[in-house]
Formats: sequence, C-alpha cells, structure tokens
Amino acid sequence: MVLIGENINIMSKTIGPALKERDPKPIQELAKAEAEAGVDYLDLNIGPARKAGEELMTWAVNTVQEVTDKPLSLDTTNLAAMEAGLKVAKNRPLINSISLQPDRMEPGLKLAKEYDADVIALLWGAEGMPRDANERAMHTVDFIYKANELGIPNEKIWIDPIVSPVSVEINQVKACLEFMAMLGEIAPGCKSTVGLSNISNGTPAHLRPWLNRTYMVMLMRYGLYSAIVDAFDAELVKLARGEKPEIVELVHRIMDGEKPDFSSLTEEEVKYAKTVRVLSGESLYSHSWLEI
Ligand code: THG
Repeated sequence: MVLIGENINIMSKTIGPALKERDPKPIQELAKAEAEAGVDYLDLNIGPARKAGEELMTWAVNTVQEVTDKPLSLDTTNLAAMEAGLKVAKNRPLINSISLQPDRMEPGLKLAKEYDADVIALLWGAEGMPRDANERAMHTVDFIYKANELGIPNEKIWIDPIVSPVSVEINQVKACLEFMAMLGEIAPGCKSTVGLSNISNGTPAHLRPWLNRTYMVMLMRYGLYSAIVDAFDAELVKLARGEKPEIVELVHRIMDGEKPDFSSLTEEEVKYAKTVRVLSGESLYSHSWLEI
C-alpha cells in the first residue's frame, strides 16, 4: 500500500501556528520524522487558505523540500494555491483533492492535466456528502468521464469515497466498505485512497489507532491502494507493509463470517476482533468497545 503521511496539517497545535508565522523549524522536523517513519508521500494540508494561499503553499512546499525528497500531496481547496504548489514541487506531487462540485471539478482537472499530476477525486458532490455506496459509484463514473474527456487516464485518478467517523454514522462506515468492493468494476485502472483517521475522529486519543488500523485492514480486503495516515503509528505502517499477516488474515476471516473463539486469541487479536465487529455494524460503537 502507498502511505501518505497526514501529520503536516493546519489543524495541528504545533503546525497551525508554524504555518501562520512561516516558522520552518517545526514543519521541517515533522517532515523529516514522517519520512523516517517510512511513508511514501507527505500530505501538506494548508486548509482552505483563503488569505495569501499561493504564497503560503509556495513557502510550505519549499520548506519541506529543503529536508526531504519525498513526493508531496498538496492538500487545499484553494486552486490558486494548488497551482502555486504544483509549480515549485520537484517530485511529481499528488493533487489532494478535486471534488465534484460544479465550479471546482473542471478547473481542478485542467490543472491536473497541465501539470501531469495524479489527482485524488474526492467524492463530494453538488449536494455535499454522498448518502450511500450507489451515490459514490455515480460520482465516480461522472468524475472519470470528465477526466477522460480532458485527457486524464484512469491510472492517474485516486478515488476517495470520504470516510466518516464511526461515532457519527455507522451506515457511512459500511457504505465506504461496500463501495470499495465495487470500485474495481466501476473504475478499472483507477487507484483509491482514504483519509483514514477520519474514522476515529471524536474518539479518545489512545483508542484511535485501533479503529484506524482495523478499518485500513478491512478496506485492504477490497483492494485499497493507498491511505492518508498517521505516519507515527508504527503498527499501522507494519500492517500496510504486510509485516503482520496473521492480523490481516484474522480480520479478513471475521469479515467473511468466522466467529472467532476469543479464548484462543492473543490480547492484541481480541482487540482487532472486537473492532471489526464495531466497524461492520455488528456491535454498537461506544468509547468502551474494547472492554465489553
Ligand atoms: N481525504 C482526503 N484528504 C484529507 C482527508 C480525507 N485530508 C485531511 C484529512 N481528511 C486527513 N488528514 C488528517 C490529519 C489529521 C487528523 C485526521 C485526518 C487528526 N489529527 C489529530 C486531531 O485532529 O486530533 C491530531 C492533530 C495534531 O497533530 O495535533 O485527527 O478524508 N483526500
């Protein structure tokens, strides 16, 4: 799996102020640490960047490129800032992201074409969040049609179904899995990605990794190509790299209907097993799901 480190983002307590004050040190330290943790891309999330977005993105890209050669995932809804980043990025960057909103899709796709960049298709439509797997499928078809028309092949498109928090909407958690299972047929040659940590938004910090890791392994069952992840979750990186095959197999067997005998599992395996049940909607989410 291709891993995109999520950690450089404007919401972070250290990175937000550093971006605003154009203080390179915290950003460069984090970029180096993410690269050392073994991710493939670094996401540079500067938010909507309504004020001075172009200057901010240019500065952020240059700042990170001083300390690492990793390719970047340029994360902003501001297309002018996106273009500024595309201009200065040395390694071919990823456009994160283009939604299907009518005023955004075509200008975004034209940028992708002009700079020969891969593009994340965020399945956010004219009416906002897709309601189910079928609406995601329709958006996917629309996006690919438009992209192909502008000369962008499927291989350059990374479909993002938009993960929502398990504590908010279990049906959306299930819809993303259902959609991922359909994607290969709907969009041959396309890649896929998710903002994985969205799944655990609003849950206690020490429990978030269990949800993130388990959901990633569940999506891997349907061929997930990449994910935007916490670069510092070493267990998650191992799972993605195929270094914990016994956990991956356990999660997949449970998805296939096996009812594991908890008394024969390790403590770690029990946590994964309980988390699969929550994420597949078989048991209700509560902050104490690992204890019951
Ligand atoms: N799809 C795409 N891009 C995305 C998302 C997506 N980019 C943004 C986001 N979603 C993925 N990135 C993050 C980054 C951080 C967190 C979640 C998702 C996060 N951070 C901690 C928090 O806010 O509590 C810690 C912040 C900190 O470092 O202080 O949860 O869905 N294409």
